[in-house]
Amino acid sequence: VEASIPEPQREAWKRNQITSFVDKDGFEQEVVRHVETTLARSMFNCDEIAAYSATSLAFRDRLITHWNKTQQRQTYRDTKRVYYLSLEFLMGRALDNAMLNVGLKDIAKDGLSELGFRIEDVIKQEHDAALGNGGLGRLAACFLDSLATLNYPAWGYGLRYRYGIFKQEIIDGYQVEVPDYWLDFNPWEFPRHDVTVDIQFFGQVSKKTIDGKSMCMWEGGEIVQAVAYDVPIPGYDTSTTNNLRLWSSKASGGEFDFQKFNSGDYESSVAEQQRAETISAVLYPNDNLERGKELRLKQQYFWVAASLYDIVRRFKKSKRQWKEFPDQVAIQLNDTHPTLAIVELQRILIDIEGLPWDDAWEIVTSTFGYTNHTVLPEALEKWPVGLVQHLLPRHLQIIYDINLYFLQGVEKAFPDDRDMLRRVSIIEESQPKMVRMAFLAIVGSHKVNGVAELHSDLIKTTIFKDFVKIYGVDKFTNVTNGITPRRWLHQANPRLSELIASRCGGNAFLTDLTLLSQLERHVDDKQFRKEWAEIKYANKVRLAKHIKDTTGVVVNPASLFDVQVKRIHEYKRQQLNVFGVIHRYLSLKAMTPEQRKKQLPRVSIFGGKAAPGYWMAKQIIHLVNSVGAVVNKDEDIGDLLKVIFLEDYNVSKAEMICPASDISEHISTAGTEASGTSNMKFVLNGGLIIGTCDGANIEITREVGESNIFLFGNLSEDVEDLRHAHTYGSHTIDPDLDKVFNEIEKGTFGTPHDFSAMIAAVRHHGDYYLVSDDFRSYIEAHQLVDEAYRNQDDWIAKCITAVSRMGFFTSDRCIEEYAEEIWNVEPLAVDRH
Ligand code: GPU
Repeated sequence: VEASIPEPQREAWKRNQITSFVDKDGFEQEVVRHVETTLARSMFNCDEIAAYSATSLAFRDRLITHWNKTQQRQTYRDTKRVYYLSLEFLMGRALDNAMLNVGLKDIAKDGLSELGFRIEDVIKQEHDAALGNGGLGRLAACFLDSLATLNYPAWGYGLRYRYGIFKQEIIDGYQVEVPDYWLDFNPWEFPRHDVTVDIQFFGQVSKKTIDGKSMCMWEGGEIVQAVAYDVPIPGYDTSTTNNLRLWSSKASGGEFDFQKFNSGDYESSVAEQQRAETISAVLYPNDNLERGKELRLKQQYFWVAASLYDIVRRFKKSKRQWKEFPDQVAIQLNDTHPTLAIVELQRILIDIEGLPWDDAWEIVTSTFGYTNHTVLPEALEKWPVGLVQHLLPRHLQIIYDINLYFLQGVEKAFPDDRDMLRRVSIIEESQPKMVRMAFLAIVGSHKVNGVAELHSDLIKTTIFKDFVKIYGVDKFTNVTNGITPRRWLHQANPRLSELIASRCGGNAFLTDLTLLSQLERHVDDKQFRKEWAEIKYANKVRLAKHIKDTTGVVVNPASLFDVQVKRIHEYKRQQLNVFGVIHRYLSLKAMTPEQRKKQLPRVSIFGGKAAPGYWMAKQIIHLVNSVGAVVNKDEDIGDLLKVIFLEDYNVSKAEMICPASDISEHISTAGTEASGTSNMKFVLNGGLIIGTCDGANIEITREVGESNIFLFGNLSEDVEDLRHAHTYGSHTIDPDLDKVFNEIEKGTFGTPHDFSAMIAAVRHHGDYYLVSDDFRSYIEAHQLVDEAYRNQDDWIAKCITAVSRMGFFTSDRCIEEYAEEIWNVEPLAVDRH
């Protein structure tokens, strides 16, 4: 429907352009207006939540005018756009970020203060947007920030889950999950009830002859409606405001099935509606694990089909030829979750648009890029053929055809390798047969990338080795992950950001992070070091207060803060950390009071969620809490060791925790952590790290220098042999680790039986994650940490040096690499604010 205003009437629109506030008075007017009209309240009942809502609405109005202009400009210039498809966007809070990116935080601060509020308290009212599990979802959020900041025409597409990742409570030392219902009031989203797409499931395929051509028709089944919700994404120091479009599911054909309603079948018409809404109801809470649930596959197709319909609709407006599609559209697949987009685009082109298969396939493969985020076998997606057949019958046929043509090519190129076809087939010939989504993603994309150098090398030599032979090595590339310095330095650590700005020629480092190198000149500046140390201390005081408020445990901010916060997973080895903590405790207990006085006080801080069905991860949480319960009240120990488990780790907590760490732990078994991104956040905030030679730790070491990081443990190339030896040779446990186990088994930390599986995993079940092999080296690395920390002057110098060399790890650099090497898109030049 053409809804554009005719030319003669546009004059009136232009006369009445909305002007956004620019100063304190303008801001206050907007806040008061929103409190009194939008919220229908007044100065007599305006609490902090109302102040938060009104402030957000004031900034939202501003963003949306920028958003409109950005979209108009992008449409008018009609250049290539990027579409980032991700099942997770772990955005965190929006208000603080919007204020900083728009550059009016100081004005808001003064305005709110005049109206009777402290800006920090107002910011804290916001509920995190937690539509993700961990690193993969947060990476998507950092990428959106960089895309907008660098003025790329880019959209994110995701699902609008009614429930994000669950909230974690710790009750009696155990994790308890509480649903995260976050949509009660969300000022950052715009429902677009006019932007809907009907999504088909089930049904059957028939052949029809149309204009002499034989065409496949997918008919019948059921229809669910996708409704768009838009979230504006402001760039930093630019007027570019991009869009994140999240799809919500609802029953098609309005509120009820009226026929059923009228015939008295009220319940079943409501049930149908609820069934439709179930699709976007909840985020699957697994990290690095795929469990093959039917509803998850429904989510994937629902989201992918709605997004592609939207992208194709936008392309068609430009009335270009189909072969120009890849010049206008780049689609990036964030892991294999959106792989069905490849099949869906092929279906649209051949079944609906009537293109020949080969022409369509050329367009498809030129359009997509695929990012792999793991080599863990349990995380590689596979779907039973029968399930795909039932849910998406036409798509299964297309997958079989894609596979057929692919395998024909392989057979020609490798006539002597009979086993090759079995190994690379998109269909795994198992019982039941499975569709291998990663292989489909590779075959349907023009580029495949890993997320750190080691990881990108590993995928080429292990899980995707055959595909390197088939396509050549150039199809595979690396884009090392990064983080946005706007949120992870400027917003999380305003005082450090200000100190850095004072030595780096202002805030330019926030958009050119390599400018941090200027800090290195100031490493020996006494005054600078002193201010640096004061800021770290203040950040630790803030965290200590949070620890006191939430756990009741008093920690001394002068202690060394040792932090491991991330999803709980055996491969990330929180168990190694807690065994190390017990070892430290036993060593302290064995000392005389005199010896103890010479020890360095430490606080071991853990945080992170376990997937609700991941029993072993939950046992690890329980052990940390049990150790804390004993150690924290041991009078022999006092401040020398405290063990804290922080409840409900999320993005906004990370913003408080990262600036307060002295040392953080990134200690995955070598070869298992694809990249890691919190390692970057901690170093950027002036903390050092202890880590294995894994993921981005390796590149961080190369940048900051070996003397500014604490590395330990076996290398990735030795892991396979060690595992083999555990299983087939004699497996001896490190003697110090053995003592730790004996102490647990004595009942020192509660019922030993609770932890017997954790111990057995190391002692009797092959120690798959090499906890024992790395234990000695881990303990020694921590001794080096203690020694280094004693010399505070040197320690601060190390921290400053490390920060000055972190320029590489901005997500701006990643986005530029993707833009150049994978997407072939250019930024649109725009005026600043
Ligand atoms: N990652 Br697969 C997740 O957070 N969830 C997943 O399901 C998968 C990967 C992470 C990797 O574990 C982490 O190493 C990486 O830094 C991050 O993706 C972003 O690439």
